[in-house]
Amino acid sequence: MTNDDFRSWVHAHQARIESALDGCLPRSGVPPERLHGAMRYAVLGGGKRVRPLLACASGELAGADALRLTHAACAVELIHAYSLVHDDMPAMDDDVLRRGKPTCHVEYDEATALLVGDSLQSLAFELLASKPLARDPAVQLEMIRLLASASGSRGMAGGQAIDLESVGKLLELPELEYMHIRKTGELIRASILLGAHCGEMEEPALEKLDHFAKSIGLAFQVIDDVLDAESTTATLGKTAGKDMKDNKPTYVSLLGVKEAREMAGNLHESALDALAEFGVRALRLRQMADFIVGRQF
Ligand code: GRG
Repeated sequence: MTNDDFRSWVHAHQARIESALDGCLPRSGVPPERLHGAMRYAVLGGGKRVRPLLACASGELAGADALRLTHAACAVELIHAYSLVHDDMPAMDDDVLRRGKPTCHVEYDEATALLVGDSLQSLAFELLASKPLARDPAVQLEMIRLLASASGSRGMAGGQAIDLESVGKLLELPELEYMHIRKTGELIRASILLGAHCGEMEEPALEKLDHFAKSIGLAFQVIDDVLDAESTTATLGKTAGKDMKDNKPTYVSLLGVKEAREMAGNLHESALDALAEFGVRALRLRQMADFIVGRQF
């Protein structure tokens, strides 16, 4: 299959996810109007939708129903959008640009941005708990547990806490990896596993998929560090060069761009190896992995 075919798959799924997100977010005219307007501002009309696309790719591998997958995909994107809103706030990364537009607290205000993040997080779990996602209710409960664990203090929020503590420090590679697996990797891993749980996948296939998910989750972050160092604000739609300016330890500050790219390449290879037994059925996941490592933004 061609790149054009992958592009059509991405566009079709992005459109479906956008429309489902639009449908699950409260209308901006519904009180409290300002909060609902800000939630829609933070979620709609931007972002690559990498996590939902990964959920769809792994769900399709597991033969999942498209509607179930769309719900799971929306839930992971809502968590991601919440994390971006909070991350951009002055108490954290203090940034003014996200997805090519003013950050939520700049467009609205800090209190609203805080509530946007809180509400998006709750909405994600409401969605997972209220829509039929898996044939077995025990599996659906496991999906809720998985997303909660990936986004909590032992996952993304914990990784963010370590990130904030690390400013100005010189971390060793294993410490940097520990932080990034949590801050970025866990939500990507959860997206892929949630997709698979919408369909039918058991051990040992699930273990292979998990290996893929962990490798590509870390590769995503390595490339994110490279892009922060090499790309422009206009291309990224967020402030470039911020890691260095903020004196943050990154794969680039530790290894340099060339070695960081090599590391991403090794993780990419390891991710693809884990998919070997799925054959052509894992084409979309392979293409997503190629996109994550080869992306320019
Ligand atoms: C506030 C609990 C909490 C966590 C924040 C998301 C995050 C953790 C920090 C954002 C800072 C950052 C650059 C993280 C690295 C990877 C990442 C999440 C990049 C942004 O994700 P993309 O590239 O963004 O998928 P789009 O806009 O395309 O969705």
